[in-house]
Amino acid sequence: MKTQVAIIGGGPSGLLLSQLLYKRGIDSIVLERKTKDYVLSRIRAGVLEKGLMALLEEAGVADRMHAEGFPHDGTLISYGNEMFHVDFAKHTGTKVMVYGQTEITRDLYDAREAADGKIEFEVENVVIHGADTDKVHLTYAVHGEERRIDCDFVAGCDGFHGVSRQTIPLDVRREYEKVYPFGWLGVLSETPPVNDELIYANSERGFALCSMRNANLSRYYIQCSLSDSPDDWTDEAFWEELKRRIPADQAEKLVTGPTIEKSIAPLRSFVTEPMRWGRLFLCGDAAHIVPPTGAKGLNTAASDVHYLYHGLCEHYENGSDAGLDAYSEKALARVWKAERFSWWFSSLMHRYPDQTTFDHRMQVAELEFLRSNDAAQKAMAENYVGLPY
Ligand code: FAS
Ligand code: PHB
Repeated sequence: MKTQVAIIGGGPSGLLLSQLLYKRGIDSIVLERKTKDYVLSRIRAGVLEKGLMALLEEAGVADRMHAEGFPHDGTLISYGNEMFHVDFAKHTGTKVMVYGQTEITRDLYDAREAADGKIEFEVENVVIHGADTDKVHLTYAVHGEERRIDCDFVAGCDGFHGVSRQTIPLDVRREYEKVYPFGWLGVLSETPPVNDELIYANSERGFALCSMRNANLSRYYIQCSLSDSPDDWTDEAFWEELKRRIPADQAEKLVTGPTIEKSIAPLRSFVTEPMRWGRLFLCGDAAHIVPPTGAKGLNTAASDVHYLYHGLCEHYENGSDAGLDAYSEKALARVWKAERFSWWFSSLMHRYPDQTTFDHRMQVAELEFLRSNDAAQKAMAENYVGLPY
């Protein structure tokens, strides 16, 4: 089989890139390890930056987001029983959109299938051959049948545990990592959200986040021990703990109910450099991971897709490789700013096992400065709504 761009990974990065390329007449094939249902069963990101919204519009898959998503002007931040609002619209003139990553992925699958896009599921043993030559190709198997794709470029959109990053030789790769000493226990419940806006909570018992997917589907998280498993937490225990971590007036109005999903995500900051090796380009979680505190994971995957998409269009439409040659440096410049914001917000909002009383007072002082200072709020707002591409 031949294609122009072989895309490894059928998550949001791979699907968005494939759909954008299709709109410009550039051929691609997406190889996905899991089934479509499995991919759509994952519950992940919930907040979209303006840049991602614009890409979804350009890809022709933004109608449901605009119809069912929730534009948010700002967010609430609480510490103990104190709570304040950071107004993104006031400080930046921009909002964010609350619309689940699962729905984005569904919209992208629908669009690719409507366009007869080539997607292969349940692929195994994907191997990238000759990425650092002019003759790159992939081999893989589907239900035991060996296959080959000859292509011009490979987009490694296969997430943190994929094969693409590992294809870049260790003496070429530089990796940077910080593993956090806690995880996030997340639940979905068919209950009305406790508040119209998200609540990021710093409490003496640990971090909590109140989010949502729609008027009757709420998403909640509490910081938990890395030794916890979802089965350690009954629904009742989760709700009681969440109530103890958010301000009393919010806890009083929290509507609880059976959880329909419960999972624990470990938190890490990770970047691999470079994001390109010959004809292989890494995109999204294949190249970088952030703690979800700043809602940057999916949104930084989007800016990678933006840079790679434009680089590929320049190559095929103008015969110029300037965009592709600049890809890694350009993407990493924005990745590191997202890493910093995610690390900063995680450091501000979580309880660390080795935290001293002085460390906690530093958190309270920074929260009170953020509460009272417009410049501090503007800086936070600009990072949260998304720095320019
Ligand atoms: P993804 O990991 O989504 O997709 C990669 C795809 O490649 C997967 O479908 C995988 O099956 C496939 N794949 C892997 N190896 C392969 C191989 N060898 N061959 C073929 N296919 C292969 N971000 C937020 O902003 N907010 C959140 O709350 C949030 N929560 C998260 C919770 C968890 C548990 C995780 C893991 C991530 C979370 N993220 C969150 C980050 C998440 O949203 C990612 O940033 C986003 O999924 C990135 O999309 P992709 O780069 O497409 O990677
Ligand atoms: C979510 O709704 O899943 C969500 C929102 C904001 C975050 C992380 C997760 O920072």
